[in-house]
Amino acid sequence: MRRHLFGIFACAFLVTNHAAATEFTIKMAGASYRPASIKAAVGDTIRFVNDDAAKHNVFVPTAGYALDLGAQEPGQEKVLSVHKVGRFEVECVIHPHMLTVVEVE
Ligand SMILES: [Cu+2]
Repeated sequence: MRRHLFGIFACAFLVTNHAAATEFTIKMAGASYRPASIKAAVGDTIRFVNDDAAKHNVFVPTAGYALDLGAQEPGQEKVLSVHKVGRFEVECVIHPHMLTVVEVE
């Protein structure tokens, strides 16, 4: 299963534990993504931190970037690195109003 997911997402993202050029932090707090947008560069990483008492779910519906990291428990962090210039939206399946926009230059 894990190998299958990496195969699908390899061109736009890497799920990583390694630091890269710039690391952005997007918090899930008050059932919102904070900040609501960032501008990143290819190779940068984005750390999603669940600061809420509820589960969240990093979910990218944008064509060419589609990604679903699954449930993210309170206190849990997930880190992505971006490898494709463009713009994508990050939503949460559990809270459909949650949105942050990532521009990759
Ligand atoms: Cu959520």
